[in-house]
Amino acid sequence: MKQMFRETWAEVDLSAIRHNIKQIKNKLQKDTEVTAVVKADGYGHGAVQVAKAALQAGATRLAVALLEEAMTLREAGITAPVIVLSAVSPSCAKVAADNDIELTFYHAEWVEAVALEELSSPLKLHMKWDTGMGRAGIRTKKELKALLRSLLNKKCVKLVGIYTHFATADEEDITYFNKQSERFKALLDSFKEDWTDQVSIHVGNSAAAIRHPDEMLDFVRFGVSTYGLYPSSYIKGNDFIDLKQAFSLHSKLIHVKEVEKGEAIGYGSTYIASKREWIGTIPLGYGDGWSRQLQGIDVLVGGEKSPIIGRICMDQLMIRLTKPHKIGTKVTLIGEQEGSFIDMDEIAEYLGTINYEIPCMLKERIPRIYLNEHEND
Ligand code: PMH
Repeated sequence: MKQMFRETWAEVDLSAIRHNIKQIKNKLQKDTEVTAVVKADGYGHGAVQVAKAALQAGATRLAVALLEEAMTLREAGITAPVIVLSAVSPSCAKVAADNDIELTFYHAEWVEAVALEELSSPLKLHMKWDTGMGRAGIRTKKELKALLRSLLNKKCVKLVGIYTHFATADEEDITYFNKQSERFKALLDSFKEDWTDQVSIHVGNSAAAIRHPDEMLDFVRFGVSTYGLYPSSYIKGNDFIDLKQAFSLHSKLIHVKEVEKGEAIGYGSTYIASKREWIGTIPLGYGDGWSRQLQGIDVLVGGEKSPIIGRICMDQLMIRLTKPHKIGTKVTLIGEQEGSFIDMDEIAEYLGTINYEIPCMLKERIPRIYLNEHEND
């Protein structure tokens, strides 16, 4: 780990990651495996550490978005199967094949271009079907036929998977989910080749895995809930699964002062003390990805809620304290402190976004500290 000097840090509790993987494994059928999705640096938690914890807890595969992200896992000595979910240029096929990294494809021309690369080992491929997400993948039987033709007699590629992705699995209304499932089954029915048995079929993200565990086929691609976050308020509110939030964010008071009524705080002098008030400063700001839009939200000091006041600066922000806390007192912005808790969902709601985005937006400038790295911790 890089040397840490600053007094702002995130903690990632790896025992929570293991707990979440075990929870979903208990729900799924015995022969449905778990792929931990660790793209975008493990949704901002740290891909390598999360991948190792997920594998300890019984996940058997990993998924990422970029070839670079897959290489990071390989360079860390992780040998589990890794699938890249987003498109990769055919010119990168050799790097993928040499490192036993599985790629996603949906164009016949892509396969033809890969065949021109000089691969020493076969490239493992997952075929992506767009059943209604409308992002990427084949949509018709005609395209399927063209893709299957492109694979024929090509020793340099090996079809190992077929998948689709749901757009609305987290919503209460399952009409569109069912429509996508039906489209997937229809394409699958028209795909009765001998080698079907050797091909894994995978459809489920966290929401689908949690809600429809018996329909999840060979494996699920378990993303946001690996981290203890619920894919939607509907899923959170319905007791489908017990998840533990792995990520917390902390800082320390670097300055404490009492100001008189009428004194201004921060850029633009937008906050004016309405009486004598205790004000604390902490070393975290929008330069760390802590958005200026979070002005006004509560943080925890001594287990009590204290609002962020005035404009958030690039590296510092000010809070109104309930009493004169000592310099060096811990401030918690996400997670638990002395029995109080700030949920990732509260931050997301305040910003008008989803919980997925919050750990992703907090930059590497905030060091991640890993707790409970070993299984028996
Ligand atoms: N599979 C694919 C193809 C995905 O794109 C994602 C998440 C997952 C599985 C995991 O989903 P989950 O985190 O809901 O479990 N992809 C994205 C995305 O592109 N934007 O937000 C989440």
